[in-house]
Amino acid sequence: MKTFYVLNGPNLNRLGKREPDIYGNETLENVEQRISQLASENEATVIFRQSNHEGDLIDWIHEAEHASGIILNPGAFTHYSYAIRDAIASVPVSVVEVHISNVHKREPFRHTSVISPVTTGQIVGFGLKGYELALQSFL
Ligand code: DHK
Repeated sequence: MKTFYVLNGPNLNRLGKREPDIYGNETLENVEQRISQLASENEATVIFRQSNHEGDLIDWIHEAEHASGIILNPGAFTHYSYAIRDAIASVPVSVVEVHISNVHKREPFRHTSVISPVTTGQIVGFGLKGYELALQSFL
């Protein structure tokens, strides 16, 4: 059975409460349910994690080195974490980067992703549906 990691970074535990005009009204638990359902329909399994701490995300990327894929929303770390960029480069697994909002329409600091050069692709601006699109891309 294929195993996929879905890793979420800082402040994404606040989905549903956090700036709903930008991030919507659904919670991360809703996303987890839908992703797990989609995985089980396709004989796959999903390990779903969230942390507000950079080191946790790095440890989980290393842990996922034998997984079939990583779906990663590093939150604001996207824009400046060379440590997360290097963690991705250190594992042979494909990583799809997800951003709920269209970061390119927002503040200039969000226009840069330091992880994009080491990811397979980026899904941006499709709301929480982006996580499902990322899993479908792997399936
Ligand atoms: C989530 C965040 O927490 C922000 O820091 C990013 C991203 C955008 C998102 O759209 O999912 O800038």
